[in-house]
Amino acid sequence: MSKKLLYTLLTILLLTSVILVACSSSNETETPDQPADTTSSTTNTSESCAPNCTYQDLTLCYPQLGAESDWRTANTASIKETAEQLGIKQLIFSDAQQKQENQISAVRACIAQGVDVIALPPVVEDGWDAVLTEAKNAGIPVIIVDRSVSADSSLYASHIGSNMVLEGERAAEEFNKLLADGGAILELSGTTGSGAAVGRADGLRNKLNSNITILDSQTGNFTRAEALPVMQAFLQKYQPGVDFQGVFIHNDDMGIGAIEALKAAGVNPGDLVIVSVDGTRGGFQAMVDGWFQADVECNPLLGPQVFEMALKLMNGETIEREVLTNETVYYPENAAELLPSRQY
Ligand code: GYE
Repeated sequence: MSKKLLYTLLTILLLTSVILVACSSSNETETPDQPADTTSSTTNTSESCAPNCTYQDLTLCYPQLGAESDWRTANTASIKETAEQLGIKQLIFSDAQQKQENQISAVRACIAQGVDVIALPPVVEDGWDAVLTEAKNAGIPVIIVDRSVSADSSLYASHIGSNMVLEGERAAEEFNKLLADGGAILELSGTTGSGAAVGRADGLRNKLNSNITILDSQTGNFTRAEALPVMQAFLQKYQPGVDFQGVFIHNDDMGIGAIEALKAAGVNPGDLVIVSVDGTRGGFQAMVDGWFQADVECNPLLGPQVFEMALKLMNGETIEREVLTNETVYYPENAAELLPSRQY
């Protein structure tokens, strides 16, 4: 054997052993409670177990948008409980307090940590292109959960959530029935620029009969506390029963805030046509009490679908680009009967 050949063989042997050591040590470092600075082991996780990854291999990032409503609380609980039940490797959960910049920072931290999948409920529709591109470049699939984004669909894997336009259309149909002779309504809308508020507002306008006008529309940011002064301000400007006959409210929490304002002003909410969205226990109670005439369902219990899809993505399986929740409308007639079995 020539010296040159021997030298080449030795070099190959040395390189192979270096690679083997590197691979085995990266697997060993994938412990359940890894700190946020482990960039290298990241994409290895899915690559090493795919296509046979299990929930025990999955690290999922859920940068929750806030805790503004009972719907949101139920959504958070669904994600946390499902993670627990399935025994996933790690759930990285954060609360952005309804601030997009906080959500973007949380997504960036998850990218740096090298999670397997990011499931993002975006507070507003616009402004996600840059961070979604960063996730894509890092090879981390993103599932948009709940509200939609305006970014190009090539930047995320799928959207799981409700059809917000349909919810607005369903509300319009209730007003068309209950204000058959026409009238005027007020709109208390959700967070400005959010997929939920934009969709519900569009849906309402799509289907509202031409003899019903929208007198005014203001945001209450999906919270009870912010809806109350908005309703008070409406009452300073418009006379209930004279200037307006109904109120469309984008979620139950704001509906409850609005009812407080109406009652405090000596107005019986039951004399108006109030239609809300979500179908929370609070909304059901408002129907039992005679304040809401209808409550359009929006289901927050998305945990099982989110994790199932995340695992499929990790294993490189094909997934549906859009998964819409099947929903209905609830009425006062059977609200008392259904209330005890409501899960949120
Ligand atoms: O209707 C509201 C929450 O995005 C569907 O956000 C969700 C909405 C829900 O604050 O209660």
